[in-house]
Amino acid sequence: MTPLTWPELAALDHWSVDRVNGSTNAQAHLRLFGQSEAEVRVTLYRDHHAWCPYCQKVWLWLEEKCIPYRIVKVTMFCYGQKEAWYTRKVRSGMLPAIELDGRLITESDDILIALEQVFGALEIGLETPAAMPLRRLERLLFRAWCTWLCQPSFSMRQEQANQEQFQRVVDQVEEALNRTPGAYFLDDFSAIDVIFTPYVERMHASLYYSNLI
Ligand SMILES: N[C@@H](CCC(=O)N[C@@H](CS)C(=O)NCC(=O)O)C(=O)O
Repeated sequence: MTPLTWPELAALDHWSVDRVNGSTNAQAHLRLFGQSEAEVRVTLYRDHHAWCPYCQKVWLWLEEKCIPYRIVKVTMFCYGQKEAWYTRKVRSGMLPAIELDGRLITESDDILIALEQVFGALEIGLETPAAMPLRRLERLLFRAWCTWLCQPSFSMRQEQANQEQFQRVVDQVEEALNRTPGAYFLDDFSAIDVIFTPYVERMHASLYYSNLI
């Protein structure tokens, strides 16, 4: 049997989404949240396939704050040739980047901080003293995960130690989450949840291949 082509598959699909004003979706090139296109001050440069976790941080933040923005997709090195217009703009070719009122900003944390300065914080400013320990915890979790799953260990003992370190940091994350009655790090969904989500999501997927869940 011949597999269906993309257009044939699309023709079978009666599900549709309003990409501009409806639910969050990775196909949109413009998000308005019911506002007019004249309100758009932000362009987000992100990868084509919603794969990049750093782009996801910025994406989540903009969506949660309902900030109107344009989206321009850029090829990641692992999928092919990076667009020359993009490397002229961002020499390293790294994603994400934004243009905010025409000002180019790279590095996801710097992007979020610049967005906060213009549009206000998402519950908590990332540079406030209360945010710092949680931001450090997120990087600690990321490092423990990467060390365990992405770096080769040369002995079972090393492997075991890396796994235990990851579990210790996960316990600290659990503790931080248990300090509030709800599901979030603060009383409401905040910028802290935004920075944890992309990697926790990827950790969760990768842990299916371990004996941890
Ligand atoms: N420190 C940067 C890291 C960004 C980063 O590592 N981006 C990766 C994708 S996840 C990238 O653009 N790599 C180049 C490429 O794959 O084309 C940030 O926080 O924005």
